[in-house]
Amino acid sequence: MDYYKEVLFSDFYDNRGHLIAIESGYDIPFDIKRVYYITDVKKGVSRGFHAHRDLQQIILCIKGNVKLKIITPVEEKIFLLNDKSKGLLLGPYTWREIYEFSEDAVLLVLASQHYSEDDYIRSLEEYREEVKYRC
Ligand code: T46
Repeated sequence: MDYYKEVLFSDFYDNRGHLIAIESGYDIPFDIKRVYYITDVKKGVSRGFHAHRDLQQIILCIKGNVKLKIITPVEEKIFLLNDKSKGLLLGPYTWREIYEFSEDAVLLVLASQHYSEDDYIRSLEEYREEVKYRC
């Protein structure tokens, strides 16, 4: 499975505005079990700093912009999320750090599993150890 992948969704734009559709199975490779969104992040605040063992997620900045850094066993990369029709699919064992939220940023997340704290690796040191034998 990919550690990450950019995914473009259909944007039905007309004189009434944007309508962006996302369908499980067609646009994203998993059934959506959970949806959450992050808003009103104060200036200078960062979030994330963890990886998941099984979870797949699509992360979309549907308003404003934010930076997202990933670390995988093979590379490190920084994305600027600022396009409401472009999502970032993050697979298992992808470390993420989310920062530089614009004041108006709204981050929408579609997840393949229900919330489980056991699925989180919240220490980078532990992540680097675990990927040695898992990936
Ligand atoms: C991720 C980034 C983008 C729940 O109870 N249910 C949930 O579905 C989630 C996501 C969180 N929580 C609780 C757990 C914590 O007590 O909400 C609190 C804040 O969660 P966390 O510190 O993990 O938030 P972020 O913004 O650092 O990370 C979240 C997701 O956890 C993570 O999977 O990829 O957003």
